[in-house]
Amino acid sequence: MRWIATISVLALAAAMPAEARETQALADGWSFDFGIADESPVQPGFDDKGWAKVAVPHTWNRLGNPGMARDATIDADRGMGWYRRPLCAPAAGKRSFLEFDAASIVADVWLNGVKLGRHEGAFSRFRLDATAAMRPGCDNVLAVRTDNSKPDPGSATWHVVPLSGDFMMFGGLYRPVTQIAVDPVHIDLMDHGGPGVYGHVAALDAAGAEVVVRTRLANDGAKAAEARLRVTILDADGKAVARSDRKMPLAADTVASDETRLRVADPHRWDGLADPYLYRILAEVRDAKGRLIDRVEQPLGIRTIAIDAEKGFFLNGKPLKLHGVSRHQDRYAKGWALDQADHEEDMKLIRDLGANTVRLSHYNQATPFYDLADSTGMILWAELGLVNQTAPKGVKDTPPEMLANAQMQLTELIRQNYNHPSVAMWSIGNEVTNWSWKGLTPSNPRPLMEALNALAKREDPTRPTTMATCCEPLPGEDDDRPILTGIADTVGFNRYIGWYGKGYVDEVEDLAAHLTELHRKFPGLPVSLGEYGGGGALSQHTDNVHGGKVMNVSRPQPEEIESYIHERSWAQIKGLEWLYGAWVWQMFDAASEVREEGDTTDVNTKGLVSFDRKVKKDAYYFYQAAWRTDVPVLHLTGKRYTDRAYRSIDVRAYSNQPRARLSVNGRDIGWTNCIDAVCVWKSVRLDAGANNLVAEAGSVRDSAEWRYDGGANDVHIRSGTLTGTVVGGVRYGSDNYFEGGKGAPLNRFRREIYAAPGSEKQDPVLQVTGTDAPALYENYRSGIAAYRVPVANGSYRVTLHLFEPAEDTAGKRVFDVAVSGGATRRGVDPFALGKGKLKAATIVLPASVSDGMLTIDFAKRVGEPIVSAVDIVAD
Ligand code: GCB
Repeated sequence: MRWIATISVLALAAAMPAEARETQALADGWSFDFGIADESPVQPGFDDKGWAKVAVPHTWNRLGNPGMARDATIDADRGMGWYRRPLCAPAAGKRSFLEFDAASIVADVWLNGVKLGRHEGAFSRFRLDATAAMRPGCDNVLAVRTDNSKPDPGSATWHVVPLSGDFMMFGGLYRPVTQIAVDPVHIDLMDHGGPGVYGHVAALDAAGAEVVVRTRLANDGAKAAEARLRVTILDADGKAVARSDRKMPLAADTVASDETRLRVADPHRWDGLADPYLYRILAEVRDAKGRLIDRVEQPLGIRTIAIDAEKGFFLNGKPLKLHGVSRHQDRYAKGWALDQADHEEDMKLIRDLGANTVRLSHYNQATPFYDLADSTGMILWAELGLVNQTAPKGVKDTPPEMLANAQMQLTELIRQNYNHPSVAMWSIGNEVTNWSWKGLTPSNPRPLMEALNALAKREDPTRPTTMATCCEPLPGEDDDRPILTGIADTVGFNRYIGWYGKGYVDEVEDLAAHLTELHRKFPGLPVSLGEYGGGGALSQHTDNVHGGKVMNVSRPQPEEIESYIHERSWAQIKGLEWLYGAWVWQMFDAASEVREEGDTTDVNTKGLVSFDRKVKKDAYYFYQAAWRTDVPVLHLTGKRYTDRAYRSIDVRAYSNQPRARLSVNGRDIGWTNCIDAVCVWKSVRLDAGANNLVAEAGSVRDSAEWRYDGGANDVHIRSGTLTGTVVGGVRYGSDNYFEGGKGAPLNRFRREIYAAPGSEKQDPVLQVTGTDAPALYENYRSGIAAYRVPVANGSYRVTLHLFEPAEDTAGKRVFDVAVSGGATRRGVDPFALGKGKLKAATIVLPASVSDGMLTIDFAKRVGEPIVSAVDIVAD
């Protein structure tokens, strides 16, 4: 191992000019062990032969998998992960720094048993000065303890933000570690993980840009020195377009700051996706003899950003409606330990989607991703990792330690990313509120949020601040939850209307009105939609999104619900001129210990793309159709729902073309208009067996392969629910063809999110008796007006399955049922029919159809008509 380290240092030394800053990636050669409570591994003589050999980036955790249970390989352990590695000293006379791009959550670092320091916070770069503890040669041992314990009282993480959140805090050295050797006089390495060189555009017109560059120079030596600082602005071809040279006298053991104003003539703007033109700032330090001793290069984008409460977002003076996604930094089987290819794949998927903005939820992400945003032209919402709680458990208000930690992490976020032109705003937190209603001690979040906002403005007066809120009193509600909206320069409202509401997707239609009310409530405040969306499982499907209650933190979560929420949300928000941006929650499925939903475990299913990045859900294509104008888009939805429950179905496609044409097994179904990117062919009749669907629009085609294996003319409907079932060999589709009423499950499963798994609340389980097919009596549609089912003409027998779910006596629910062809049953009383509450009953009616539509009409007399399953069987 020592040999490996020596070789790589030598290789590096040969590759770099001897006098400049030398960097060496400490990727290999690490030993790892989990769970050692004492500090014995810090001793150089400690025997780590039995430890695992790992490469960094690394996390021991693995969480989030497809399937209804945790995989055997899942490691959700939180606690202390230890890393050890030999290290070679740099050449004599150099200072030695260790740079950690991130270590989760609290990291302690020792070299040769000497403590170099501690860092508290999972998401930011930090550096430690290792010079004093370093021995010449390669006889050095680096030991790092990373602790991702839950923030319980007494743990090292108790005050480290974020204290909670709907995402897994993976542990370890999950971003690169680098050894830096540098002259005692150098560009400051100890500025909160920042580059030490900071540029911004102070004035800009067509003729020129005034760029202010601040450089921090450190002299760690014992003697005064005179440094020569050269700052150059290079254009995209590497040509110098502005330059300044200064002499800087540096006293021993000091850091001095220089500010230079440079003029770039005829500036080429960084103009988002349209033209992400990048300059670079090059800061070079020379000693008195003119030898280059340090250099740092940083991106520079010349652009202006403005946000107006009524007119929205402006880039370079032109309106740009921000539409995009939120991204978490994890992925299947890798957790947070991503590599460059992972970041590139994510950015490509986002770019191909047609988004022009990404919210880096809910924390500072890796530099390669910011770099990709700069070079792609993606506008970023960068965010401090502060979620929900503003005080630790059991503590009343934000304690000073937590305030200091949040301030430190915010400073790191801003200094480390100051130079990225892609960053448009700093978010100071997500869904921060008085979480007393989640069982936490009530605390007043205002002082913390005000302090953070003031800090962000001091650190960077050039960018607006924002924050995402969820849980303040809504218009019409009046309680004592504090209003934080208005503390930051702008606000993002996180709204899941149609998903976390009363349980029905139809509520999504309230989104625009709700946002408009909020906009009116906060005049002068630029408003965005910080999050919106719904969950979608790849293997769970429904025939009709209105059929039943949405299982928002549970199972199943048919993919079509997620698609529908996005279709309807976008249709409403796209025309709101004042809404400066909207971010889909979320681009990728992501790991969260508080989730058991859809067809996954420990995964939040609201991604447009699966956790492993392999599957683009239908909702992904919806946004392609809605957002992309540069390429024709056409996507037939429901490709994963191959085995269809119904023969007569609405076929849907997403397209940016005005109309599209469909054929089934070569049979022309015709053209349909695509409205708000959605094209629907109503009541398409499938063939028995295999169906090859082909859609065409403009120059694009798409196809799907479905089967229909049900009876030629029979229809079996499971009422009041989004999922079908099979009973006695008969396939029931989810509720469909209905008019009126609401679907509901007999047993409500309630789950507290943000609570520990296993803390779900299940009401006493009810079961309908008097049947050998209980699956037909697990849901019901109450208040139903009619079923209108497309069928072939002919004679049918209609069987309705029903039961009384709520009333304790007969006579409380009475209705009439009439079917096509004239048969009517009057005075249906489920209680009386079943002889009690929760007792199965059926009624059978003959029907005849001559116009292709079998109707079942329900007329109420007392209470609401109800039905839990329907059989339509041809005679
Ligand atoms: C939110 C949170 C986000 C969650 C999301 C959800 O409002 O900001 O962290 O993951 O909702 O899926 O519930």
